[in-house]
Amino acid sequence: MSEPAMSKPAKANPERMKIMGVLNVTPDSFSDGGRYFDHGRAVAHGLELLAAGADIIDVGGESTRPGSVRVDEAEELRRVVPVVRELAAANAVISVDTMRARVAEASLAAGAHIINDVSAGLSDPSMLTVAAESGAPVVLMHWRGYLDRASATFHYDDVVAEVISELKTRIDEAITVGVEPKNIILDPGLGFSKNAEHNWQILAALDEFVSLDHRLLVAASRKRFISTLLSPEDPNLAEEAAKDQATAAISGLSAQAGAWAVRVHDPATSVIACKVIGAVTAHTPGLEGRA
Ligand code: PMM
Repeated sequence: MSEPAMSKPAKANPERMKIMGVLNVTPDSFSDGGRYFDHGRAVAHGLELLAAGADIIDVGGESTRPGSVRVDEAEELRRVVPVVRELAAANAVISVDTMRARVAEASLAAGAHIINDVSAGLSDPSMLTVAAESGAPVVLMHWRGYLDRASATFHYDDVVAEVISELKTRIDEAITVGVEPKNIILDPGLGFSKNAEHNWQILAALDEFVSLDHRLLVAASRKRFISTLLSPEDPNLAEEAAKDQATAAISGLSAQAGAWAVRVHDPATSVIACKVIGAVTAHTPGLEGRA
């Protein structure tokens, strides 16, 4: 897929914000671990996500939840590649959520279009080379290490400034290795070495991330800070439907800020949020022509 580079989208067209549907082919992801571990169920759920309004399916075979043990490469390949192949054959646009260059490479060969690396090339030194040589868009997420070892990485004096500065370092490295700037997609990494307060501060500053001259992906869906907001006494009691409604509100904010895409478990609720923002934009002086 060749997405045109967005040049300084002061306010990009909210109606065109993409919805990336989450498909975790894992036994242990944050919210849906185990549900789509079986190949047939994973493919079926990918098709459900498309029917619910997803533009892109994000296929991942390794959980990044705090404390999760890394899956080995052969097992990750076994989980991800057949699902990518089958969904790509159904004409789905696929991103592959992996920290491994070989998994990215095999998934691109099987029909994936986008690499989604939560470590932005820090976990596997070959990842950015694979991105550069393939010419595929690559998501560079803000990352300070594996979550099981990251307890010392939660300190920020100014979370927005530091995340932006650290993302710029990743952008520079990607470009040095040969990734074209238009293929770089940024992600602030909500929940990754960040507490709830950090996440809300980032969401309050989405405009600054959008102004970085690259596409922006926002991935808040069903994360712990949403559960904490909805059920402060016991975040484990927050209901999934409520988390999806809260996620949709964040999708609306992201659309309004000019994000390129949101990564969500429940596309339908975010599609509605984007429709509302699109309608408002169509009636906003100076922005109406963008709808
Ligand atoms: N979060 C998770 C997995 N993949 N990819 C990107 N680009 N950004 C994220 O924030 C992100 C991701 C973990 O969430 P899940 O276990 O619910 O999929």
